[in-house]
Order: sequence, then structure tokens, then C-alpha cells
Amino acid sequence: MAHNDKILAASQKHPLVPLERGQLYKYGTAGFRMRADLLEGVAFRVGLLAALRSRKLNSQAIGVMITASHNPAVDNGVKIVDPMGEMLEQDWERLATALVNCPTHEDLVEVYNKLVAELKIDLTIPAKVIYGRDTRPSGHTLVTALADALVAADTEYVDYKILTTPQLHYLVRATNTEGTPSSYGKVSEVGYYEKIASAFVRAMKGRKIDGTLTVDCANGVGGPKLHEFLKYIPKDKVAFDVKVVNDDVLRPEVLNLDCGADFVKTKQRAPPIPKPQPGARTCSFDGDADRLIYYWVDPQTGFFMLDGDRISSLAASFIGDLIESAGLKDDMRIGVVQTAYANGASTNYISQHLKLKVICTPTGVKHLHHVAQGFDIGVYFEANGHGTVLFSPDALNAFRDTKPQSPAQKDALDTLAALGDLINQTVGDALSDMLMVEVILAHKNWTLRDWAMTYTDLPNRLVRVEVADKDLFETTDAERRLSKPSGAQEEIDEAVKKYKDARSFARASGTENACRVYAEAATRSEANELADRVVRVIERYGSSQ
Ligand code: 16G
Ligand code: MG
Repeated sequence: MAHNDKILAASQKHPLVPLERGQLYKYGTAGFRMRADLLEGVAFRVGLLAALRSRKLNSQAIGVMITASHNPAVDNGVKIVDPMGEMLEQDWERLATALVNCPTHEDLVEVYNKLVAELKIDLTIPAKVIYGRDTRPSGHTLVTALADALVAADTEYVDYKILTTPQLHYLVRATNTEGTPSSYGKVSEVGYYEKIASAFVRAMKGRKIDGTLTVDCANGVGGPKLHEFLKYIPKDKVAFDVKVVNDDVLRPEVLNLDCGADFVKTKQRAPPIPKPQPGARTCSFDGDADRLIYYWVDPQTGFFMLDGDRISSLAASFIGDLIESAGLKDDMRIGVVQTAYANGASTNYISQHLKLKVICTPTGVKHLHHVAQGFDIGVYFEANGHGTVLFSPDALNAFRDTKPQSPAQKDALDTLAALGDLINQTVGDALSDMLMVEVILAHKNWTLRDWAMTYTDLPNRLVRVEVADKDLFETTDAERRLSKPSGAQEEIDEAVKKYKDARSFARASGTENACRVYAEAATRSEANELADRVVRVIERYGSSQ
């Protein structure tokens, strides 16, 4: 059968469900994400686009991940991973949206061919796509649709079955660098565990981890994968006592339910089940294990959270010190990348105390990742726990090739080299970030309380505001100011002026039909008051058009 006929026939098996009120499917901040029963046709069409992208990029492997992260169990999502394990290039998000929204199967074939012509894609060269999914039962149907698209588009594929999102990102990069000097690791799930476990042992270098770490896995894919990973840590080299909780993936309805990183961050409390043990060092993954939040419940003072900002400042401070001990301070540009949601106290601590450069970008991992790549060492985290530390090839070479003049310098260089392998370079990874935190705490001989003492967060509040049309709100200055509707920003500025150490901004959500308002100020009551004022401004402007 001719290429077009095959695509047409296969597409008929996976029709697209039209959305209500003529709305379009949109490739958003994290791909297509919605109720799973709307996604079968979307997954098919994403398969076609991934095949085109592989051919456009000279047959390099493209990844597709089926997950809806921290969303409820009924949702699912589809996103594309670029050859080096990064998020899909922004220009192609538009193409994904165009291809997915074709109203008929015939239109789909037509738009597909238009893309082939416009992008000058050679359909005769090989294409390769690799994919994985989280533990949602709906993932089965979606990968079937995806595979059908790949067969119809004469594309080689590997189904890695159930994976965390960062594992799929790892595998994409490993596949495309296999057998080259910049090989990222063995092309298998086992290869991922081996690489990280060995780097963990090297980074610990005989240091001790204090007490038990409890890990809440959101009843998602992180649970089974963490259990699996732990088998790769040699007990005689590192004693790592981990208690894995909320790791039930057999009852899909409990996924992300009252547990996981998103619950902890948004509710600002520990998951009720299992009952929090006073003082226990605890962390939470989200449903696809790319977000991490630490916390403990203090017998005296109650719940205390160490979020993405804290992980970022911990990593920046530790790595900054290592770079100095390694004698590389003058050669390495270290930068920290945050979003407007970063607590002002963390930004101050990093810029004033650690004396490191801080850059603010719009929300969404791809923006932070991109800016972090501009440094030799780029530390990036969103407050919600997404993030990682990127090392440039020059930095990795320097860690390996610098001749140490003292044991202390050698120790610093070895630890930096180990961190380069431990920390996932493709995307934020809860498992690898957690090991990084454990390494740092062990090196510093710190408890969570010591970590928490580095600075005091400004009280803050985040509010979701329903508006008739969120697209009326446009931002500038990395989402810190509204450029539209005209007049709204001036009113926010007026409100902010009334409070001490205050800051507030409003932006349209990239994942739901609402605006978000963030406010911080010197005291809790001022932060709440400021948030209320700004919410009223947004409500007024959101309804007045
Ligand atoms: C997505 C983004 C996350 C961001 C969030 C903001 C990725 C992988 N995920 O989940 O980074 O914080 O959207 O959501 O980029 P919002 O636009 O609804 O506030
Ligand atoms: Mg996630």
C-alpha cells in the first residue's frame, strides 16, 4: 500500500474526538494533556509527527511519553522528546497542533504531506521513535494508536513500556549518542539504574547518610522504579535506608490522590497516609517522577517544606563551593535559573549571599532548561520541584582532566565528575535529584533543619482565579508584569506599594482555563491581603471585556 493509503487506513481506526464548542487541541507547556478518552486520535497523530521529526533530523530517534504527571487518574497526556532528551523544539509545537486538529482523515493526510513538502522531508530515509508510558491504564490504548501511526509511517520503534518521564528522556539521549564519544549511557532501563547507582557511590565516597529517608511516590510509576533502582546500590559501599510509601500502582484510582509532590506543594502539608512520623526526613515525587519536594513534620513547629527553590539554592551553594575547591572558579560560569514563582528570599540568598547570577524565565521547564544551557553550570528549578543541574561539555572535561595539586582539590574534582553522571542532564528527574540532595546533606553533615536554616522564606500565597477569557492577559518581563489588558499592571503596582518587601504578579495558566495570582510580603497577613487585592484586579479586568 502507498504511504498515504496506509496512513489513511490506520487513522480510521483512531478517530479524533471533536472538542466541545469547536475548541482546538493544543500542544501546551507539557504536550497534549486532558481526559484520556479524548486522546486516542491525538496519540495517533503525534506518532505521525514524531516520525516526520525523526526524518527531518536525519533519522535520529525521537521520544514520545504518555503521561499526565500529577493530574488525576482519568487524565492522560502525550508529549514529544527531542534527540538530546530535551523538550520538543517550540516551532514544532505549532506543527503538532496543526496536524492533530485536522477535522477529517483526508485532511490529516493532506496536512501531513504539506508538512513533508514545506519542511523538505525525505520520506525514503529511515525514521525511529521510542516511547514509554506511566502506570495509567489508559496508556494501553494510547500506545496502540501511537504504534499504529508508526507502522503506517514506516517508522522503526521501541516500546519501553512503563517508565518514568526522565527515564524516557535518558533513553532518547542514550539511543542517539550510542557508540559516540559523548555516549550518555547504555541504551536500556538497566543502563539508567547502573549509571546513576555508580555515580551515587562515587559522589558519596564513603560518607554516611543519616537515618531513614521516606519517599512518597504518589502511587505512580516512581514507586516500582525506585524499588528497582535500590537493588543497584551496593550495600557494602553506601548504606541507604529508604522507606518507599504510596507505591500502589495496582489501584489506578489512588494515583496522585492526597499524596505526591503536587499535593504537598499546593496544600502545604504532608500526605495524610501513611501517618507522618514526627521528624522523619521525607520527600515526594509526582505521578511521573519528574518533580521532587522535601519536608518534615517537626514535633514542635509542624510541617516544613523544602521546595524547588530550596533544592536549587542547596545545589548552587554546594556546587559553587566545590568549584572553588577544585580551583575552577575563574573558568566556570555558574548561573541559577528561576521563574517568577521563586520565593524572593531564595533569589536574594542566591544573588547576595552565594553571589551567583540569577535569571528569571517564563514558567515551563523548556524555558528554564534553555537558559541554563547558556552557563558552564546551570542550576534550574521551578518552585514546584521541576528541575536539574546542567553541566557544559567544557565543565565535564575540566572535572575529568584537571590535574589536582592537593587531596582536597582531587576530592572536589571527583565529586563534581560524579555529580555530572548522577544528575540527569536531559530533564528534571525526581530520583536523581533526590540522590543529589542526599549526597549534599551527607557531605555537609546536615539535617533538613540545617538546610532550612539557610534563609527564611517570605510568606506567600498563590490563588487560582476563574476568568471569562484568560487570553486577555498577556505578560512581559518573564511573566512578572502584565502588558495586557491595559491598566491592570498599574493597579497591581499600586497594590504592591502598600506592603513591605512585597511582590505580586498575575499570569494566564498554560495548562488550564484560569489565571494565577502570586503574592509575597513581609508577613503572612500582608501577603494574604495583597493576594486578595490583586485577585480583585484580575477578576475585574477579566470580566470587563
Ligand atoms: C507544566 C510544566 C511545569 C509548569 C506548569 C505550570 C513542564 C514539563 N511542565 O506542568 O513546568 O510549572 O505547567 O502550569 O514543563 P500553569 O501554566 O498552569 O501554571
Ligand atoms: Mg511530572
